[in-house]
Amino acid sequence: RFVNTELAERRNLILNNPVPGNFYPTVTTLVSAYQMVKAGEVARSHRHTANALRFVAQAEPGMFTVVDGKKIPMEPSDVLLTPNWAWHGHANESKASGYWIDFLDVPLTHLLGPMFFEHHEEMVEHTDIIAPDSPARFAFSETVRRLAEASNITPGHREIALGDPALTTIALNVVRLEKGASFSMEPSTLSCIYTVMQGRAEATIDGVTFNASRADVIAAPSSTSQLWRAEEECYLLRVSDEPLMRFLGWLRPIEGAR
Ligand code: GTQ
Ligand code: FE2
Repeated sequence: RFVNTELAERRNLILNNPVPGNFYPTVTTLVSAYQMVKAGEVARSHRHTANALRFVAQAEPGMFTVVDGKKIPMEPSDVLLTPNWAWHGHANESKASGYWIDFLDVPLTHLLGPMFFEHHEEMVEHTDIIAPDSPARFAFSETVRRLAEASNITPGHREIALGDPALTTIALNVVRLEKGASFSMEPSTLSCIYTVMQGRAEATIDGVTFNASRADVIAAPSSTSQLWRAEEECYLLRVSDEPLMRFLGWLRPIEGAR
């Protein structure tokens, strides 16, 4: 409440990885942040070359992200895309604060140099178009339905992709684990960030175990081993730089990592 949206472009809490010498990224190519827009507030429209997506943690009807002139409803556990150079602002027409987790490829954009940014001439793009079926929205109900129809990869473990890929540099995968089931990722060159969409799980990253519940963020930098075990039925969102690493020919296992 001390930082309003007139003072700050976005009211976000950046999840910078506290390794020595790191001042911004969550993992090498990606940053994540919690963002809040209070009831009646707007976060003004802008566009930038960095690709972004959001996972909605808490929102009531009337919470919208406005992408390229359309109001997209933000419902709990939805995933919303704002690709490179798409106009976007957030308008909270509900009576409660809206909270979500942003994921962006800003560290990559900074490293390579092509960071461009513009404000929209309007505060938030004015529009009466509400687009719940926008290709920029992955409604949680649809994600749950698709997973119910998917087949098991291993007992109790199903997985789908959102988008193909979701963004030029970012792949999104949703993993569903039944209670007691687990899944693992071998150490590789991928940079990953996870959040729990629903349920509770135990994440073991390079041998260190964390309890994770809804809307917690777990960073799994490149070369880490990743093991997830469900304490109850759970849905995990994995955000990774897989399309980028594949394009560059650099997606490979890392042998001998922990
Ligand atoms: O909501 O547009 O966490 O531009 C960082 C940069 C969110 C946003 C962030 C952004 C946004
Ligand atoms: Fe933005």
